[in-house]
Amino acid sequence: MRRAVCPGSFDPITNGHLDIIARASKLYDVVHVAVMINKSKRGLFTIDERMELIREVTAEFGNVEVEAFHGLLVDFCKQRDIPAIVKGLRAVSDFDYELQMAQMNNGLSGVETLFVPTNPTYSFLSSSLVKEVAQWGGDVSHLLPPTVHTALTRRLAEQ
Ligand code: COD
Repeated sequence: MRRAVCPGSFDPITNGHLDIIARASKLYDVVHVAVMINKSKRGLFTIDERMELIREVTAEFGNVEVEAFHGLLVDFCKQRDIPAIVKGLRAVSDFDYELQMAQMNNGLSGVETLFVPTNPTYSFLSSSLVKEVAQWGGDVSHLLPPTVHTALTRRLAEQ
């Protein structure tokens, strides 16, 4: 069974994340989506809400498992016997930090990181930008799966 993990904060999942997960799901038998818990960062969505949204939008792929994890990504991989991390690369600015993480993770446990070039349609897209634009009334409906867009609109209205 070939396994890989797509890790992230996913606060919330965007079309950019989804594109990488969809492409990974064609390359691997099982793709684990790991919602990494960062206790020092308060998100817009709870970890459970993020997982629920990811489950909804990845259900059609049929081989995606969604979990939350607090700790090192390499430990998530070790506990599940996952040899590969799949990351999307948006721009050169991503590369510096992603390379450091990939080398650190490989040094810690031998896990490999595979970089998938972002779909150019989503090369500027991040969860934080989407939240900022939506907060000020900008239209982000084309950047999110419809169910995520509905959840984001509702959450911002509650605030
Ligand atoms: N196009 C393509 N890919 C994208 C896009 C896009 N528009 N947006 C996001 N992605 C991909 C990227 O691969 C990105 O890395 C990933 O999705 C997750 O993105 P975010 O923004 O949801 O999550 P981040 O960047 O906050 O996630 C960082 C991690 C949680 C992966 C990282 O901090 C981590 O591994 N933490 C666990 C603790 C740990 O092991 N630390 C040591 C690291 S060496």
